[in-house]
Amino acid sequence: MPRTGFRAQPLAALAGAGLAVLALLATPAQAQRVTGTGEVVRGASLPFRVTTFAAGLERPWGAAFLPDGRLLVTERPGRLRLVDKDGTVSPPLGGVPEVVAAGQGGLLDVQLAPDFASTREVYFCHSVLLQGQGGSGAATRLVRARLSADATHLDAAQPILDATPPQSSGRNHFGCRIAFDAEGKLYLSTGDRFIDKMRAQRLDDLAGKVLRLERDGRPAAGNPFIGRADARPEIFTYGHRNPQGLAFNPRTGHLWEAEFGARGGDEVNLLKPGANYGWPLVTYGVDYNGSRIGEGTSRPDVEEPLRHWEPSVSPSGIGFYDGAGFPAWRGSLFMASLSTPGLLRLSTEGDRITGEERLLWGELRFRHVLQGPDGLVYILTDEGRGRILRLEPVAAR
Ligand SMILES: [Ca+2]
Repeated sequence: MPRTGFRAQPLAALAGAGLAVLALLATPAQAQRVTGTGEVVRGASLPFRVTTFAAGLERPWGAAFLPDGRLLVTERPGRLRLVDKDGTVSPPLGGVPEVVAAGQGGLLDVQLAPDFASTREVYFCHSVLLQGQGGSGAATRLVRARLSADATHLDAAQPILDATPPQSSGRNHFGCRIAFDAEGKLYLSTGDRFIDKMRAQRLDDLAGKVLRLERDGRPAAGNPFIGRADARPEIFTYGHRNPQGLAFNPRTGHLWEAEFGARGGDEVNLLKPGANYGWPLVTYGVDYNGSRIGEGTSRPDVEEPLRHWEPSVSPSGIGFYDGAGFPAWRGSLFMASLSTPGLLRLSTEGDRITGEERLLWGELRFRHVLQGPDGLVYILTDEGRGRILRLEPVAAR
C-alpha cells in the first residue's frame, strides 16, 4: 500500500470502477485532483479527513468567521463573499472599494472587530494606487467598514491608514495581515515592497513593518516610537520582508509573525515592541541568484527568528489551534505554505517551537489557515479556482 491511506482510499474506489490504477500511481500530479474529496490521511500524528468545504473562489486570501458561523472571505481580485455553514458561497458583497489587483496586490486580509457582534465593524487591507503622501504608486491600505445587517454589503467603508510612502515601481510584497490584541489594538503587517529592501529598516517609512493602531487608524497609545522625531509613531516592529502571517498565541497573548524571506530566509518570529527583525541587513536568506544579502545571520541588536527554513517553505497565513476537533494538536501553530506547498504544524510551548510536522506536503499551495468555531481546521488554497478545505478528525485504527 502507499505510505498513507491518503491515496489508498480513492485508489480503491477507482479500482472498483476498473480504471488504470498503475497510471495514477505513476503520476504524482494526480494527487492534487483528489485533495479535498474526503480522503483520509493516515501517517500523520493524527489521522484526518480532507474535505472541500467551499469552492468557486478566485484566489481566496483572507477569512474570518462571523459569530453566526458563516465565513467572510476575500478574493484577491477584489471581492468579498460569505460562505454559509453548508459551504454555499454568496454573490460578491457590495460596497467593497476598488483595489489594484496587479502583481501580488489585490484585496488581501479581512478581520472582524473584537466587538463585531454589537458594532458590525470589519477591517480589511488591500493594495491601492496613491498620488501624494511622499510619491505616487502602490501602497498597502487599511480600511474600516460595517457589514450590513443582512450581510449583503459593506457600509461606510473608510480608508484609515496607508502604508506610505507609495512606490512607483513594483507590485510585490504588500504584507497585509490584520490581528487584534485583547485590548482591541489593531496590528497590520506591511511588506518591504521588494524594490528598495532598506525601506524595512527606515523608521520614517511604513513599509516592512508591523504597525499597532487604534481602531480609527491612529498610532496606538504606548507605541515604542511615539515621541521620536525620526520615526513613524504607528510602528510596532521593523525589519520585515513580506510578513503574510500574523496571529496572537491564545495561551500566552503574545504576537507571532510569519515572514516570506529571500531564499532560505523564511521565518517565524515572536514580536516584541520596538524590536528590529533584521531584514535586509541580518538574515539567513540569500538572494535568488545565490549572492549574500546584508552582513550576516545574526547581530546582538536584531531579534533572532524562532525558526527559519532552509530550503524555503514560503509561508503565508498562520493560525493557532486550540480546538476540540484535534486535542493532540492544541497549542500548535499552523502555517500555510506556498512552495514547497503544504501545511506546517508547529508544536509550541510558551514562546518556543518544539516540533514540526508537514501535512499534505507537495499537494497544493495554501494561502491561509484558521480554526473554525467547530474546532476544525480550515485552509484557503491559492488557486484561480480556489477552495476552502476542511480537516476533520477520524477515528484512529
Ligand atoms: Ca529576521
